[in-house]
Amino acid sequence: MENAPAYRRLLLTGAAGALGSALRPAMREWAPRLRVSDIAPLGKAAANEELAPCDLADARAVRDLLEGVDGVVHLGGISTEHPWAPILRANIEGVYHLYESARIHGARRVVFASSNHAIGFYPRSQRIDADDPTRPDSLYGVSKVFGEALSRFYFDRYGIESACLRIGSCFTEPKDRRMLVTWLSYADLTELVRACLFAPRVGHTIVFGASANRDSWWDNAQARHLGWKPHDTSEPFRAAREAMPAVDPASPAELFQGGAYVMMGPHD
Ligand code: NAI
Ligand code: 15L
Repeated sequence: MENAPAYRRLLLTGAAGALGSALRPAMREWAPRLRVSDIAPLGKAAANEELAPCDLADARAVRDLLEGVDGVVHLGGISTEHPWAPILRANIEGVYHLYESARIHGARRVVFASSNHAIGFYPRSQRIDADDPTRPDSLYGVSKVFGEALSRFYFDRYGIESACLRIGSCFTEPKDRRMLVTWLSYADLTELVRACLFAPRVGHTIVFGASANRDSWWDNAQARHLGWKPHDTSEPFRAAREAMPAVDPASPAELFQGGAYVMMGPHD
């Protein structure tokens, strides 16, 4: 791709998680060195990999983690609704440590795993785009809004580019009716991350991560410059998911885009 950035060393956080494990083999091909990090065991290092265990809540450790890194895919953190304390450590302090360390070490671009839960309190009847205000549906969603705001600040102030992926439901297959709309296949995620790393210009981009499903609540018009087009669709799973036991259509979990997250908590 013309004017695409070349990376000497990419960092993948959350590499031991579900999406990290899916992306790791592809990311090895995208730079001479891939540093993989998590608080959980990372397995064996492949030929061009560096294993870097790290707690995102540890400022000093994260600073060391970013040394020599010019591009980051940040998946690490609490990935579902939880009480405030772990969210504060991993997703609020953690993302701050990540961006501040990126600034110190001169990383150019970050792909940040945000979530549909940053906008989960929009009704399913409304189609939204990246210009619509955030409406988090949970403490987890609030932490993703914080990450999006922090990445905007680090772009405006320091020029670090970010693509914030408002991932829908990224699993091997959609698990329920809602995911017929929100599903993102692993293959489409991989191409999305590749597009975000290698597009000539990203600036600060918000992009919704869903496959080419029949129905959509999200318009990616503001992310056209990424050149990303999803190819998979949830249609092959429709009949089975629609045959699942009926749900109360008046339940908030059915009315809002975030599904069950809108009803979670309060937490102890
Ligand atoms: P996951 O829970 O499988 O992976 C997250 C990883 O982060 C785990 O391996 C965990 O050990 C690590 N982690 C947690 N706290 C940490 C800390 N303090 N320091 C270092 N590492 C820590 O989640 P998954 O599904 O792989 O998601 C990856 C990212 O994508 C997450 O940020 C999640 O919020 C986001 N996302 C995922 C979606 C999905 O459908 N899988 C949908 C929307 C967003
Ligand atoms: C997310 O943000 C979570 O990480 C994932 O586990 C799913 O709950 C997904 O959203 C979803 O909304 O289906």
